Amino acid sequence: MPAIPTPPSPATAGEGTPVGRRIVLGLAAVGAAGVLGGRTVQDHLARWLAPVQNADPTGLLALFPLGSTFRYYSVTGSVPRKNAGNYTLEIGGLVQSPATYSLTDLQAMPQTELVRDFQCVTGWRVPEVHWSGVRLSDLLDAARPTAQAKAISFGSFDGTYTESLTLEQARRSDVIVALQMLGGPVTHDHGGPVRMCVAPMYGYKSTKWLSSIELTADVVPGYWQQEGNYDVDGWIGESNGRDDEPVG
Ligand SMILES: Nc1nc2c(c(=O)[nH]1)N[C@H]1C(S)=C(S)[C@@H](COP(=O)(O)O)O[C@H]1N2
Ligand SMILES: [Mo]
Repeated sequence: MPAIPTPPSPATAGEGTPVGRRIVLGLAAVGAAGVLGGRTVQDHLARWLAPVQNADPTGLLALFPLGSTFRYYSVTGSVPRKNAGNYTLEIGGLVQSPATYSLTDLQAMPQTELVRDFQCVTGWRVPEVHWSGVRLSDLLDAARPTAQAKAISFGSFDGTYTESLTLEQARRSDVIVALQMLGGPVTHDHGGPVRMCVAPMYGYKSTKWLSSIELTADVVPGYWQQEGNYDVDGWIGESNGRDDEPVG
């Protein structure tokens, strides 16, 4: 079994619930293979492990030497699959023009491309991830927030996950409602068909399976603020007691 590094703070138990012994033993074997195989094998293994990670997201996988690859996280056991036929994004709350967008509506809007490292607060980082999608600020302009609106609450069609941003953070040009990631449509395991990309903040701020954007008067603490004590302001390198290099 490969050496298991101590997880960096603040994540102790990872980002989910415990897994069984069988899975752990299986993962130990996978981890060993990843070490011997190098980057390509590790990417392959990470993709192959996606269903395991989605079904049982302990963050334990973050401890295995999969290299600079994504871990696939979900705080719920199974997430419905959505596509152009049934996907909708609701924008409401403290706005003058609430709206419902289909995937086709979002695809028809101007798309912004970003290339940024993606960093999870548990320590893993994927260099130069390509993203594209609609600037959140464009959707906010269309919704016309009221004078009382000061923050955003994001909802997920996994039924559980929530996150937040201040309105000022949400208007940054590196905060996008992502339709594309890693050179293609956002896959189901990565939170497709539509997820957030809050580029300057730790991964937990980027809600997967995005279903709603609600304007609120105050910041509403999200899932990991309640369950994991993660900072509300998740700037990479300037929060959660970590000193990672910022992503620009
Ligand atoms: N709906 C939902 N969004 C989520 C999460 C989640 O469990 N559920 N995990 C967050 C965390 S902690 C990280 S690091 C990233 C991981 O994105 P990935 O699964 O595409 O690697 O998604 C974030 N968004
Ligand atoms: Mo994360």
